[in-house]
Amino acid sequence: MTNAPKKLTAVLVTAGLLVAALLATGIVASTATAKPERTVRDAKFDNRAVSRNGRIDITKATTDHAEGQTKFSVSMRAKIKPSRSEERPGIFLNTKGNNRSSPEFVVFGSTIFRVRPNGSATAIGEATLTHSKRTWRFSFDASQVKALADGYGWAAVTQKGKNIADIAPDKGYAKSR
Ligand SMILES: [Ca+2]
Ligand SMILES: [Ca+2]
Repeated sequence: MTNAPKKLTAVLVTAGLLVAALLATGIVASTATAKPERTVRDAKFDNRAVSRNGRIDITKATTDHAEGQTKFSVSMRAKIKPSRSEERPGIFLNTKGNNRSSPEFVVFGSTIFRVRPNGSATAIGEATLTHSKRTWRFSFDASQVKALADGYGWAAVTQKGKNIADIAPDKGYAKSR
């Protein structure tokens, strides 16, 4: 959590941009009939920001629950360089509002942040972040975020500077259940 403030700023800018990006697509997905998505596949080379850097090009994101732990994995087109912390993905968790609203929680690195409507963010929990060749893995005790108990939407994101580099899924949040 030591380097959180600077990176968090970038993530929060991204959080706001997600909404802008979703609005720009003009797609308002109906969540009423959506099925839970445990695996989201994302195209390679799907935009200019990721075309030259496969480490921020998401190819797949998955979620799972086991023994009280909520898990997410985010796979990249190219082998990860763990020292480049700015290339780590984040997980947006949407517990309020529609499928194109801002996320209420962001998991970034080993910290879970609550994001308020005014943009302020508070660290409220801890996650474990590990990595293998092309995949980042997050795991956290779901009881740290009580709002998740009623179901939520999730999305994996990467950033480049202050912009979104890649989002999965592309068209709004995936349903947790
Ligand atoms: Ca991609
Ligand atoms: Ca929301």
